Amino acid sequence: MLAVAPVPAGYTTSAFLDSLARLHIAPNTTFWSGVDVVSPGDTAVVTAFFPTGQYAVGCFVKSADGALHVGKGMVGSFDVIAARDTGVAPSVDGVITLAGGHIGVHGASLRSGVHTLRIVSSNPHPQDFQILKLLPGRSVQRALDWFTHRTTLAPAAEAVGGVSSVYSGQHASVTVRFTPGVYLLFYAVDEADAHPAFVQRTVTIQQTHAARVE
Ligand SMILES: [Cu+2]
Repeated sequence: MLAVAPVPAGYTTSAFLDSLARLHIAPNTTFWSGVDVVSPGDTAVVTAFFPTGQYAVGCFVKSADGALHVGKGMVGSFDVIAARDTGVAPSVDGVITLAGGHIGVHGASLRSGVHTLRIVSSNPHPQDFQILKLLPGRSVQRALDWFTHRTTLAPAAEAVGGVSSVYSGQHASVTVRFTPGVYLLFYAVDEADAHPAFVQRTVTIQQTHAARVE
């Protein structure tokens, strides 16, 4: 998961990247919407509003040796330069709401093809929202188990999109290519240990044009 953080006051970009790589997260660090898990060979697209400033990016995916990628130097940076804010967000095909223990899917029914979905949270804590496509014959529980222990379990799903650190009030959208199959939408409500609790729902993309939301 690519965490995006504005460079905090008192840091240069390079000093902040250095501290991230040493897993020294400054106490005044805040996080911004970023790309979540990306499957090998795939690309991921997340669109978000960014205030002007300098930003750092760090990957918080865990390696097989237990170390976070960010600690191995998987960090980067970018600058957001001033531009007139037209107030126009990308057009979206649907809206996904994260509210307490419920995920809502609103708008036209999801179908095969490339779709941009806005992710809107009303939860007090930032959430990492994920969309997985279940591999044939795999259950939701197998997919969640694999997601939690990706370095040790055989894949039960394929990551197709996600937005990291979705804050209430932030405007972020994710562009996903759907093909027929069963998709799992979820976010963790408690990542404190090896058995996180998830809020989840499935969406089935039919072979034809209709979608069934369960
Ligand atoms: Cu990484």
